[in-house]
Amino acid sequence: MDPAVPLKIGITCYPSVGGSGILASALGEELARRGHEVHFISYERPFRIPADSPRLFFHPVVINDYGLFKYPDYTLPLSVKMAEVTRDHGLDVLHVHYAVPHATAAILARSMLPPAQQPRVVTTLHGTDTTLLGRDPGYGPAITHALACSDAVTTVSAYLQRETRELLAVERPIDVIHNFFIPRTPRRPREEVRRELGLAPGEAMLLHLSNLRPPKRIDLLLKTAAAIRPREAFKLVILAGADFSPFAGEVRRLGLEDRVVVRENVNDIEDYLQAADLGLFTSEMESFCLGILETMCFGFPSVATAVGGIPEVMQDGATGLLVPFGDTDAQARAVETLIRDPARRAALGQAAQVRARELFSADVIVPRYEALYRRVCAVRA
Ligand code: GMT
Repeated sequence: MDPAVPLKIGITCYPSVGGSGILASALGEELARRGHEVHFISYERPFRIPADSPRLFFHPVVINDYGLFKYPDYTLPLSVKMAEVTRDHGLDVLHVHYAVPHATAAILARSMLPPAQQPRVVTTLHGTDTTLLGRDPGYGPAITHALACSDAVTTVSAYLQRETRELLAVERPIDVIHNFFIPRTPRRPREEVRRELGLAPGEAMLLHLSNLRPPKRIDLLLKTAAAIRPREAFKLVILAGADFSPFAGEVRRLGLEDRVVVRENVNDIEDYLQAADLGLFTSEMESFCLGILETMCFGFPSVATAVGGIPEVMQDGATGLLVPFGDTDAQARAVETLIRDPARRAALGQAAQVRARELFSADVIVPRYEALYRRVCAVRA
């Protein structure tokens, strides 16, 4: 296929807050900027895609709540919409992010169309679609089937590639294409944001950003914060992509009310990223951890648990500090050393920023997806 000819790409993802949706939205935006036509197909407009971008379209999936169904079904209306958009707009590729139920819906959509109109299906696995649902006997076989029927499968880390091979007994080739992040320009000055958060002069701003789902282990995040000495040396700012109230009792129990500041569903995360000094992540599992990459892009290091794909993203002692999962005392001590040593923090942060640019920038990653699309399209041609 002529690499100069723009492609028509359908993207399906979860539109709400979550790494896979953020990545898929950024990818769609970048592909459109590079001249491709991009059609998002989902139940809601992904929250980070701008309203008026050229070559970027959104097709909502409408779900009817039939009384006959005890559980509403999304997979079938999604697949019908995928087939409809592919037919009406001549899509070359359906790129689905997170296998369940998107990959199954794409395979079904493809089989609803006559051969000449069938799109290529690219499935990107993001994490729990393999590590959690892949183990579930009610989902595993359907995921394995959708992966076998996809024209290409990618994972966001080599760790997830290995897990997918093992857990889902997948033998087909799997491409590893790491995540990328494009920081937007902050809207407010650093000092203004720190004032809003109530940071006293000299206090270190620790930043945690996530959707608060169980693998993020917010209980351990708070336990780590409670073990940091001296208490007055820091504030922990949590950018919560979900309701934080279930954790409020734990904040009180640990006496952290004056140390923890929570902001829910923040859109302008860059305002907070540029104001922070140190990232803090206590996950028990991450296939990649987009939050860490976000901190790296803003030139400050993180202290994180060495689980899953995290060691592929940041290197212990070079671009941040890694600690064993669950050792909250070790994690608190690691945070203390970096609070005390701004020069080391700056050196790690600078190295992290270089690594983010060299390995996980849009300029490096997006052409890899473009090459993959052209590869699968060429097979048909
Ligand atoms: O798999 C999930 O739990 C959800 C998913 C998401 O939508 O946030 O998170 C995964 O995908 C992100 C983007 O690729 C990765 O940064 C996260 O590490 C990954 N989460 C897990 O593996 C637990």
